[in-house]
Order: sequence, then structure tokens, then C-alpha cells
Amino acid sequence: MDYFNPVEIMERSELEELKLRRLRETVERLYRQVPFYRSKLDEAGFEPGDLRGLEDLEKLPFTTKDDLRDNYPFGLFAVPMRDIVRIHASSGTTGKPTVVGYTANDIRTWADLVARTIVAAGGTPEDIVHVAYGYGLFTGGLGLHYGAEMLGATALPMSGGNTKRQVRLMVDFGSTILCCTPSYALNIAEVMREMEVPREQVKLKSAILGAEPWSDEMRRQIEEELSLSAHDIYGLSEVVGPGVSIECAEKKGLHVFEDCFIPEIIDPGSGKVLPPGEKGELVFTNINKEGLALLRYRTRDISRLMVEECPCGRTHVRMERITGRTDDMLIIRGVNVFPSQVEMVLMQIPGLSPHYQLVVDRVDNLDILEVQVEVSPQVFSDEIKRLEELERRIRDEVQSYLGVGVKVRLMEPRSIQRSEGKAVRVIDRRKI
Ligand code: DLL
Repeated sequence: MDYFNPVEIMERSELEELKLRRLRETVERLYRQVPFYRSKLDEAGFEPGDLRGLEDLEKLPFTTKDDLRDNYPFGLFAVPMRDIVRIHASSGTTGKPTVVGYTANDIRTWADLVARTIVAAGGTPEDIVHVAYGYGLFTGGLGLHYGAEMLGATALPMSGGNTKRQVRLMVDFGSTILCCTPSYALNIAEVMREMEVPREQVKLKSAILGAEPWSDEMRRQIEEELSLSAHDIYGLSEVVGPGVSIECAEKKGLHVFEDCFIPEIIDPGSGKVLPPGEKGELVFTNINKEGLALLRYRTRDISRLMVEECPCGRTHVRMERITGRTDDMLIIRGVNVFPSQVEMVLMQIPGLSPHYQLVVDRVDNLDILEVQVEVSPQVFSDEIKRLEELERRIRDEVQSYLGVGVKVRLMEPRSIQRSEGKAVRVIDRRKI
């Protein structure tokens, strides 16, 4: 199968028309039905009729996570509660969760989007889709599940955790596509090795990994250890969940399904729209959603858009894999540091495992960044001198890449907490 839905290869001109029509309908509906948007648009002096072309999108106000929180739980829903058939929420580490609602049509659209992602990752109705994203309020599990069913594949609702059992059933049931976070995929690979499961017993051919940042270096490691093709899937609950964008076989950026979401890249400081190719904050506008549709939602994720044609035939624009978040950015002695940059350096140094954590502290008013990384069991048994050399090499390479001094701590194999969902990469102990 080349693609799931013909809209994926629609001519650009037709796609632009479809986007404009849907954007107009959405803005009109939100103006009528959501008091928050009516007052926001009134404040901005914008009437739905002012929307003449897609270029007018940038005149619309942004929506932020705080807007969702201020209208907790259902204040931004655009339909009466009796039309909502599903609720999801993202836990968030601080404050109230953000709550999202779907109508029956929204669930169908979402399943269609996820079916597109599974096909883009090489899936067909013959596949057994092992869903090891968490089921529950998190959108990962049920999102992938409904998509697999929509495709006509077999959904295996494993959820996260109990990794040995995951491996056993993967072998017994012949799972062919693994869906989970990249950090959990590494955890599964490690447990598989410990259980001494021969690779021939595992039928996995591809993996659909996302929900957290990861690097190309980590992809290589996962692909090698599990011998499969790993695809990056992106999404966020506020916008729909998984299925906003996916890497096709080319693996050069993730196609954003523009018939449902309009992506923009803005300068996070000024809010100005940046041209294609420039890096900035991703912003999405829902144009095909009934329950909760957001205008210009600021994701805080950093990426850039690529408008060049893709050899896969999909006409939808691509976004570069997420390279960081505006709020994940650590400022260490004035230097901006993203955990993904450290990951990239670590993954290129032999002898290290892909398990790492960054611990930030402030001692005598000075920020200290400690990079804790596990070494492989072979390296761990090396002489002290070799370990010291390795430590120095990591320190030098991270330092020269980031432009800021770091402390390095080599950790014993298996000493860093394994993830079963989103990995915790940063522990910030600074009290500011
Ligand atoms: O993580 C939805 C999802 C589930 C996506 C399964 C992919 C697979 P939230 O819990 O609302 O939703 O978290 C959304 O996670 O703003 C990004 O910061 C991050 N994120 C999601 N996918 C990726 C990715 C789900 N592929 C937040 N790369 C987003 C980097 C990602 N970060």
C-alpha cells in the first residue's frame, strides 16, 4: 500500500482550496459556538468574514495551554456535551490537566489519520500492531489502537509496562509493528536480550515511535538492535493525539496531514510567522474537528517546515523532527541547551548505552549541568584509566558542541530508571 487516504496525494492547489474552505467553516463555527473564541476574535478586531485567503490566518490570535487550563475542563468545547463521545487528557507535570473531547466524527477522522501513519510506516491490513503506548487518558494507546482497526490490521492492546510479557506475546502472537515511545523500544530491546530471545523468533518489521523527542542516532541504535525500520510519529493531545504527522519511507521529515491541521512556524519571542525552512515554534490550527478545535495553538515544540516535494508522492508539507521544546530548553550559565543536543553527542560515542539523564543544580549561584550516562557492560569492566579517558572524551565533546562546561558521571549498566512511557531526561534541582 502506498498510502491510506487519497487526500494524502491531492494536488497542492486542490489541497489549498480544501484548507481554506475548512478554515473558514471552523472560524465561523468557533465564533458562533465558543464564547472564548468570540471574545478573542472580537478583541483582535477580526470577523470571520475577514478571512479571505490562507494568508489571513496569521491575523488570528494564538491559543495557548493556559487558555485550555483557564477554561478547564470543557470550556473550549464547540459542541454540547451530549455530542462528545470520548475524553482524553494530558497529565502535565504542573497544574491542571488539559482536557480534550471528541465527537463520533472526530474519532473516525482521528482513526483515519492514524491509519495513514501506519501505512506510511509500511503497514498493511495483514499486520499485527503491538500497541505498547499507555491506554487511558493519554492519547497514545487508544489513538494507535483505533488507527490499526481502521486500517483493518490486528490491534494488540498491550499498553505499557510488564516488559517480559510484552516480549513473550510479541513472539507468540507474531507482532509485526511495534508502537511505543523510543525510550520504551530501547527498554524492550534490552529485556529481549536479557531473555535471550533469538531475533528470528521476532517478526517485527517496523516501529512507530514518538510522544517524546529522540535523535537520528537513537533511531540507528533502535533499528540495529531490533532490526526493523523505525518511523517517527508526532502528535499532541490538544490537537488530536498521535497522527498529526509521520515519517514516510524517505525518513526526511514528517508529513503533516494538512487537510486536518494547518502548521505554521513562528518566532517564539515575537510571534511572527517565519518562512519555510526556518526554525521556530510549531503552531497548529485544527480545520477538521468538531468537539474541540483550536486556532493557532502554540505547541512550544521546535521544528521547521519543508515545502519541497517528497519522492513518496505525498503532497503534504513535512516538518523536521522535533529538536526541542521552548520550555525544555535549559539555560545553563546563559547558554541555551536542549537535551536532544546532548543526546546526539552521546549517541556518537562508542561504549555508551542510550540511557542518560541530565541533572541540573545551582551551587554558589553557578549552574552545574551533570550528564549521567550508562556505559555498556563491557566498558564497565574496563580499567579505571580507560573509564577516565571515556569520561574526559564525553566532557570534551559535549562541551565543544554546547559551548558550556559540563560534569560527566558514568553510570553502571541498568542504574538509570527505565522508561515505560515518556522518558524523564532532565532533573532540575535549581530552586529559582
Ligand atoms: O504524546 C501524543 C502521541 C502519542 C504522539 C503517541 C505520538 C505517539 P501529549 O501527551 O499531549 O501527546 O504530548 C505532546 O509530546 O507537544 C511534544 O513535545 C512531544 N512529542 C510528541 N511526539 C513527539 C515526537 C502525545 N515524535 C507532546 N518527537 C508534544 C518529539 C514529541 N516530541
